[in-house]
Parts: sequence; C-alpha cells; structure tokens
Amino acid sequence: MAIPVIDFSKLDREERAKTMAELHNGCKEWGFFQLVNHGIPEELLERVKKVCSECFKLEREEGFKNSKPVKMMNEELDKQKDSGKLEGVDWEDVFILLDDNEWPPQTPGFKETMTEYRAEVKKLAEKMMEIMDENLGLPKGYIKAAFNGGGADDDAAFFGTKVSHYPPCPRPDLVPALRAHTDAGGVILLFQDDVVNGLQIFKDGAWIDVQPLRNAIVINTGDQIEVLSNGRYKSVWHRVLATSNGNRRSIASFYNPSLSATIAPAPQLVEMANPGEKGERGGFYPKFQFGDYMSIYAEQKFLPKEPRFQAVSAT
Ligand SMILES: O=C(O)CCC(=O)C(=O)O
Ligand SMILES: [Fe+2]
Repeated sequence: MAIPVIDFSKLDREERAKTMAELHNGCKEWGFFQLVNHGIPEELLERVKKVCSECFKLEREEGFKNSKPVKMMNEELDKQKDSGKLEGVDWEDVFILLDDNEWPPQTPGFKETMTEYRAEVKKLAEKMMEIMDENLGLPKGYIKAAFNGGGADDDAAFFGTKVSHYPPCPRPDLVPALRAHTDAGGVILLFQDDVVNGLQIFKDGAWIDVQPLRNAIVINTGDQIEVLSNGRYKSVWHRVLATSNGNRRSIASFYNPSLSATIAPAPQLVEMANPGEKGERGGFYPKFQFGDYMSIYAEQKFLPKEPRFQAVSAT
C-alpha cells in the first residue's frame, strides 16, 4: 500500500474537479499524501538538498556524535548484555529555521537558498489551505484567517522549517529515529529524502511506508486542522525508523496558528455534522487558545491526542 500521489499541476487545467476530489480524499482518508508538479522549481529543490546535506557535514555532524542518543547508545553497546531499548530519545539531528532566529552561519549559500525555499513552500501551504477551505465548504481564506488570529502582527501564523538528519544507526532495533506522534499544528509540508526511507504512517491498524519520490512534497495535517474541520480531516500517527545505512534528510515546514489564535470547529461544520460522520470522538472538539495546546503538547507529544483535547477544553 502506498500513500496517494497527486499531480498538482492538474488543478489549473480541465481536471480541476477531479484533482480537488483527490486532494479531499487525501486529507480525509489518509491525512498524508504526496504532491508532484507542485510548482516549486526543481532547480531550487536540488540546491536545498545540497545546502542541507553540506550543512550537516560542516556544522552538525560533530555535535551529533556527542548528543544524548549517541552517548546512550554507546553505553548500551559497551554492556555485556542488552538491557533493552533506549527510552525517551530519538536518533536525529534537528534545527529549526524561523524568519528571526539564528541560522547555521558557515555553509555557503545556505541562508539564500533556504530563504527562497521557505517563501515557496509557504505559498504552497497557503494554497493548500485554500483548497481545504473549498473542499470543506468553508469561505475562501477561512483557515488562514483562523491561524492568523486577529490579524495583528503579533498574531501572525507561525511558519517554521525543521531541518532533520537521521544518521546511520548501529542498532536500529534499539531506538527510533523519531517516535510516533501526530503533529500539533496546521499544515505540514515535508521534503523528504529521495532515497533513504524510514517515514511511516499508521493506517487501518498497520504501519505503512511513505515511499520516497524524487522532489515530491509530502503534505500532512496536524491536530488543529482536525479541530477546525470538526474531525473531517484527522491528524495521523507517523514515525521515522532508524536505519543502519544511509543518512536520511528531511525538511519539514509547519504552517501553524499563532500562539494567541483561538481554535475551534468551524461553525459551518458543526451545524452540518451528522452523527454518521462524527468519528471516534463523537464529534466533540473544544475551543481553546493554540498556546495552551502547545504547552500541553510539549509534555505529551508522543501520546494520543484525545487527552490533549480534553485538557485544553478545561483551560
Ligand atoms: O522526518 C520526517 O520525515 C518526519 C518529521 C516529523 O514527523 C516531524 O517533524 O514532525
Ligand atoms: Fe511529525
């Protein structure tokens, strides 16, 4: 089984209706799908891969060797007998790019390339949100406005890019590359490795691979889209497996609400709700401030989302 691959260029042509239906299906039935012909220039994507890999070699690899998971692994391997899996760690190297934080300073072309990439992928995120508006029967711009709070500058949606590498792991049976979770926020656009796999989603009781597809963008939706859509678009569990060969690169961009934004099911979708469509939570989703959700998520990222929804409904 493979996750859907959708040709985004067909949206602008006569197959628009069919493509919109595929995108709706991708959000509703899968929560994860891949876009090809998404409009981000190949030439830019090639540069993104190059500068991120160079950055890892030049500015990150040494640090990874001294990181907590590596130390724990070395201790484990030094023991005479296995004492079991490493708890509470992921076999990954990560840093986050925001408009105003410190970026890796030494890699030639990194800042220029990643600035250009972030602008492109943010446009794609906004386009995806408009598609979701339309497919959900919401007014155009609804999701973006909800994520941008009141519209003031300090209410602006959060747009972050997480650059991850998952270096070769001596014992992939002892540690995950990234523990299973659903994403907290809104729309996630993932540019994953062309070759090295490892990302899996949980679907119909089994883990299935998100197959590497050269220069595709993987889209998935987070917990806030689930709330806003009143459960029509569910966030999906996913994880990354460690591998003993290959250094997997993945660049995830998150379009999330601002911390001050109020998130709640869209009223249009509550009124339309019919019992058959309500899903496992009986159709009840709370109204809360995204910042409160994130405080809970920080503690509970690798746990089921339902207790998080319950906890914010009490705030
Ligand atoms: O590295 C990946 O492919 C997935 C990363 C991810 O799930 C996340 O950052 O939330
Ligand atoms: Fe994730």
